[in-house]
Amino acid sequence: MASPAPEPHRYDFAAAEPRWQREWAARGCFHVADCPADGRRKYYVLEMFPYPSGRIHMGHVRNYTLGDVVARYQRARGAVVLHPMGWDAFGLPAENAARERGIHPARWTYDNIATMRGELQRMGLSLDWSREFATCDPSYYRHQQALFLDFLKAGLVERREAWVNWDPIDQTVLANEQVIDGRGWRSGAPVEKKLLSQWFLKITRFAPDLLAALETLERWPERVRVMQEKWIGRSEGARVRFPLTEAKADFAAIEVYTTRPDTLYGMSFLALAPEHPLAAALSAENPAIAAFIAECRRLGTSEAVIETAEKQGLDTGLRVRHPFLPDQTFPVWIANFVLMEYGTGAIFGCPAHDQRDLDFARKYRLPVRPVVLPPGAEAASFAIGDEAYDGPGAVFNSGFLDGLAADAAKRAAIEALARGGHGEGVVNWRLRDWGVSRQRYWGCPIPVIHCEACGVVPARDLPVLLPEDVSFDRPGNPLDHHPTWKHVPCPDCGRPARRETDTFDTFVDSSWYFARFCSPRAERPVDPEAARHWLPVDQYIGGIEHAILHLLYSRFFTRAMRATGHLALDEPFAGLFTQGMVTHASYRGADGRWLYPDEVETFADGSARHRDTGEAVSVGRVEAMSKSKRNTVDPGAIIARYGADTARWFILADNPPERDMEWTESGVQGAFRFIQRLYRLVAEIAAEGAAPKVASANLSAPARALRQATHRAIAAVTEALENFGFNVAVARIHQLANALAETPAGADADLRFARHEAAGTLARLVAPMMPHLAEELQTLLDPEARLVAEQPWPEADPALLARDQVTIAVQVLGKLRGTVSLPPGSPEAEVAQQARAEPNVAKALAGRRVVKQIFVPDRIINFVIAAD
Ligand code: ANZ
Ligand code: ZN
Repeated sequence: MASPAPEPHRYDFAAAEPRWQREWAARGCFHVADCPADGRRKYYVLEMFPYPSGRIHMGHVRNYTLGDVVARYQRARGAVVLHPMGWDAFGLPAENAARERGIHPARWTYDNIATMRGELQRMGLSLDWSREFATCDPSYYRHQQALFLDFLKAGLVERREAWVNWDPIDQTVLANEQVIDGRGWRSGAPVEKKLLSQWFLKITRFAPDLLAALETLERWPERVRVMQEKWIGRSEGARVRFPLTEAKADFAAIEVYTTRPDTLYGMSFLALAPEHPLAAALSAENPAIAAFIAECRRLGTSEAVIETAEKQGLDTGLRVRHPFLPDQTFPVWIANFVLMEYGTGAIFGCPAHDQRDLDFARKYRLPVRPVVLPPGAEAASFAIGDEAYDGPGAVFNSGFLDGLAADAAKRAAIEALARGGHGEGVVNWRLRDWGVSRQRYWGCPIPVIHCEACGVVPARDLPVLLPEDVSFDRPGNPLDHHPTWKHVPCPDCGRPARRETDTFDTFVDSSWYFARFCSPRAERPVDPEAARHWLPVDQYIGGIEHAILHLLYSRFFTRAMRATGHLALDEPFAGLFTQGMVTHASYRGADGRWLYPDEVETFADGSARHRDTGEAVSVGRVEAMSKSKRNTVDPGAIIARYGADTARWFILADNPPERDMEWTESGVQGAFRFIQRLYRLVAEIAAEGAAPKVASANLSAPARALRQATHRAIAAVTEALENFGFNVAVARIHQLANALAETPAGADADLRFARHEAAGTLARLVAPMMPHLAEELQTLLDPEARLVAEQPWPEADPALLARDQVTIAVQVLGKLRGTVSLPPGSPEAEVAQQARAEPNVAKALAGRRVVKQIFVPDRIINFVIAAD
């Protein structure tokens, strides 16, 4: 079949994009050494690495496009840029695929990686692929195991009991996200809590530093720093011991943590967390208590559950004395809203000044005694209704604390507690140690061996490899079921011992990958010289969903690796950018099922119908793309149809990158048309033949105007790229293209020079965003030229940036009499001379004596004249 004649000047992205990708790869444009020898500035740009779920999605496209713009721009600005890519490859979905479809997790993972690598490569990202690794590669995780053993030696690891979600039917531990409405996601059985021995990384050791150093992260979004600060949660308060009227089990007193010791006189009850050891002791002899605790456990004891659950409690019958009120005793309750993991797992309830305590007190008819008087309120008449008062005021009804303001009352209360031996002031942290044990196969094995005689013994020959011959036909952890894997001799005494069958939380894998990228083939976790050269990451880019845990864990790892001599670094990420989401309208068919955008035809009036059946389709909200709503667009299909540059350009053009952007078909087409238009424009200029190499000193007006537009675009795009203003850069490039299109060719040699310059500049300015098109445009203009990817960023000529003339207001005695136009920066004498010559001003000054002259350069000259 004869192919249609090619249109003149039509950009064939399908041929061009792979050609340039091959060219960049062949020339090693993006390859850098672990320890570059030359003295050029380094720049490390990193996007959060993907989980190999199967295909890339638009969120990836946005993330990696943003990073690539930064990488290409920095390279053009003369930096040696480290821009690596890898795979966050362990995790549950691979195991689910194994159970559901019988594919081995490794096979599933590496197949997905191969697919997604191809998709990323078709995006034309300027990555150093020689650094690629997956966290499930033994050559990566063996170093993670070594790090863990070093942390263990340094006292940064602990083994202790902790509660897990237990599915009694599947006989397996569930992750929090596998518990749905209190039931196992697969079995549907009510989830139980179970105590298991688990490994913890002692992140709390670094809590003060993790908090204090947030201040140094100037290039992090404020809101991320605030989220981290809240998560770390430093508070100042007191521990207070309340003696039991009768000792119970091993308890003579109950210790509580409070941030409000100033309200101690407002106490109405004491409450224990359901998991409190005293509660457990009581439940052994009291079935009602045992039943209540079991009920709390069934509902879940996580913070999220507790915030929303209805307050529930049970009076234990025990009573405590008050440190300041020796004649009074208070009841001890067990309450579902008290968390075991916070403070001491027990509180004193002050309903007047704490909403949860108030809700609880109203429900169980416990007293409500106000002890803080709001400004302006009357002590005699002040009462609490449905709302607790937690504002400022003077303490009253409180013995020796009466009349003090909150802070003074806190201090006085703490002093009195300390004097009486009832308590002391303490700083409390919300941050908990990081439980890293997971009862799963597809994760990094925790490299220890349990020996009855020697205890916990570090594994010797790393890596401890995952066995390949595992079966998923039974619930639970395949490592545990494996016939031989866990049975090993103790490395110390040689007697039969048992391997740890837990694997690491996958957040461990992603907590140090940024460091490994500096020297991905090193024989130790990081090569110190490479790390010193490349770290910290200059620009990290990713989603806000990782604002807390991933970033905090990476900051912890940096400190733990410093403590064990692996890194000499304070903070891993000097700059952080959090991108917005990619959104799309959602569609539903007549039967209510969600439809993919591909299946829907939309019309200008906002209506839509099914492409095949013609049935009416209802158009839903524009929201973040998600599989469940089917409002996703496959990047692979877009790239095949329009090319990578179109996808990149549209994703950058729509909105500032920190905001959500709406993916629309019309937007994509607009980007595609712009590319074609730019190509035509530049092709026409190229067809005009060679332009003069230099411009003459005396440019014609249109030549000068175009050159000015070119250089102003350089300056504006540069500034925009420095500040993540990518949509602004796009707009400025559109402007320059318009200016060029509106300046037709002529016989004027300067104009030919200016048009060539504008076209060449466009090629270079679009390069970070549309790298393939850039190479193509440049080749049109100069087939001999070096790759744009290897060229420096264009420099704006200051002489062409300056505005030609400024308008200066001329005043006489502060009243505007006229204006004059002069080159910017003109000296006062010159401005005065021209101003006096202005006819209107001359008239106002006629016959008058100027006593003073006030001059604001480029703005105003004001003549003050004598009064006579
Ligand atoms: C008495 C009191 C009176 C409190 C008052 C507040 C207001 P932050 O600021 O987040 O640190 N609390 C302490 N341990 C708890 C636990 N394990 N579970 C649930 N709540 C707990 O919160 C500290 C306050 O939270 C503490 O101060 C305590 O209630 C409660 F007018 O003590 B307060
Ligand atoms: Zn042993």
